[in-house]
Amino acid sequence: MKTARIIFTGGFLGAGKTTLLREAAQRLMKQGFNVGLITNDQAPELVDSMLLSKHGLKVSEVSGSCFCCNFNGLTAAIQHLRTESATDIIIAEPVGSCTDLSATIMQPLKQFRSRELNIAPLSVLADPARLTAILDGGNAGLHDDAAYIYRKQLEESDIILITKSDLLTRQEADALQKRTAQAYPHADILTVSAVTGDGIDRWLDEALKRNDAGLRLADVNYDIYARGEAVLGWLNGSVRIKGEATEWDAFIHDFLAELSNRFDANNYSVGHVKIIAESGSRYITGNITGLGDTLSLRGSIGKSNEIKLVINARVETAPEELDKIIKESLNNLTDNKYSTEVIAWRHLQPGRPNPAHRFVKVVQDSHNYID
Ligand SMILES: Nc1nc2c(ncn2[C@@H]2O[C@H](COP(=O)(O)OP(=O)(O)OP(=O)(O)O)[C@@H](O)[C@H]2O)c(=O)[nH]1
Ligand SMILES: [Mg+2]
Repeated sequence: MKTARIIFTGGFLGAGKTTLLREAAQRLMKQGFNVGLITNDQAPELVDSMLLSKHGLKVSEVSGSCFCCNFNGLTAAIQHLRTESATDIIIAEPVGSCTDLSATIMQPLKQFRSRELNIAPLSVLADPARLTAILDGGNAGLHDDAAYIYRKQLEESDIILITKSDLLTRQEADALQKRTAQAYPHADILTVSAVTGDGIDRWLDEALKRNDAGLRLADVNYDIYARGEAVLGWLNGSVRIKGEATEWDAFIHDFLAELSNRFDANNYSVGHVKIIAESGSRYITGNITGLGDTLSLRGSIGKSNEIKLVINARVETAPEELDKIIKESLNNLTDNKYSTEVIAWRHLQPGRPNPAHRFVKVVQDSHNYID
């Protein structure tokens, strides 16, 4: 079997990983590559997997824990894409609250899998607003320990990709790039926008050609890392809502706006709340990546009698409280008018990360790469 290239795109919750994966995969497929994607989460029912599949992309899912705690699950997903789909490029998105990927994923893959995989530099994506706050020495509205994870992600990167460059002027983007380079001089700093396409080819060029992967290990304190993950309540739910003919786009907007208001009113910092709702072949996605002004919707369902709604929420509060707020907000909208059938529903607090492998030295194996 030929070697496949694998590109890891890390970065904090809501940084823009899945959106970039989709755009990058489509570009690579147009160039004739056979591309497979790997999504990852603490629990099943992933908005990301659904969204990518809807774009006709091949997706393999590792759910139940982050990549580093389920190295065998990750290698099984890689193997599946390679054998079932003869994939030549794999792009993998770790959970946004995950760090220490260089020690727990990049080095073990270099050590054990370098004959079958060409490993690209570790790309860490950073949303400009959160990145600016972190560079200012703040916590970007996050708990100190969650902000610690954010900093460690940047520290271990080979490439820092400043995402959403469409939200910045050219001067602002240049200034942020310079500041990031000063703070993280080991990394190459690039900017991308999945909206305008700016910088994507340049990044892909680096990700496809370079073999200097996982050059650094971050010194990660697992007590702080565990606390940083545990401050986030996690909820993955999937429901079917039926009733009178409804303009679902407005319904989804109102649902997200209500959630956002309640999180903001309680000072519960939002990591990422994402929704996909579908009716027939039509769908709408909604996201909140911080305060209420980050609420955004894409796509449209229009009017119909029934939707399937999947919600993934990561918010700094107890999972039971998150569950209560989401159920109440949904009930307020559906009450008496609709029937709601729960397909799957789970809320949890991520457990202490316990990686399968954790290398203390960088593996120098570039001679093993088969290009
Ligand atoms: N303006 C703008 N928004 C973007 C861009 N890329 C992503 N977004 C938005 O950012 C939000 C989060 O995007 P995702 O791609 O889901 O982020 P993610 O990093 O995969 O999030 P998690 O999987 O939860 O960690 C969504 O509202 C996207 O529409 C971009 O290039 N420009
Ligand atoms: Mg994602």
